[in-house]
Amino acid sequence: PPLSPLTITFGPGNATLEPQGQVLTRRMSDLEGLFVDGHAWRQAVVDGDPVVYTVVSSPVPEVPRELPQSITTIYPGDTGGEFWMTKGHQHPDPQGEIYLGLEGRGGLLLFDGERAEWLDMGPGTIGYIPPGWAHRSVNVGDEPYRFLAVYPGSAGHDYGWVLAHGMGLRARRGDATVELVPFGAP
Ligand code: PAN
Ligand code: ZN
Repeated sequence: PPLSPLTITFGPGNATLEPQGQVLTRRMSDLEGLFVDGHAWRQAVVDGDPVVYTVVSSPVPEVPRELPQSITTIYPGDTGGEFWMTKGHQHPDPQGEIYLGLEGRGGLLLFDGERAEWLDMGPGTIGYIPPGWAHRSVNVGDEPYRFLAVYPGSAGHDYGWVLAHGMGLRARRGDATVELVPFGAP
């Protein structure tokens, strides 16, 4: 059954939603095959398998016609020089999605299979993901990077697409700022 109207509030530090649905924790070991430096990835798993990001959802379910939301928090760090990031996915039923930056410094990497785009994200930035663009978020700062996502409940999440097609670019720690390099570069 559809939900009744409700308000949802940001919890302490904008880190949570209240009321809250499920909480997902992604550790380094959940990110196999995503960082270009597989040895650095394996070493990080052995060295404590840190939490790379969490996703807390509102109680709105992922079902057609509903409009679920979630807050993602990506912790700061890099693996082999590649900034910590989300797995990234494509929506099998292509539909738009909105991100709102809440805390920290991040980037939104978008890839439609041919073109790659990078959007700088920070508190107050709305990043728009058009239908058909795979997306991955990256923390390019020294503090947790946090954003709200709002997406159609029928969109679905395809993680295999990114493993098969890549994301066009990778975000590496540069001297002063983020360095974007071709996806296959070491
Ligand atoms: C976001 C993402 C969230 C985690 O809510 O699902 O940031 O990233 P991954 O799903 O790639 O692990 C979203 O884009 N939902 O559609
Ligand atoms: Zn999405």
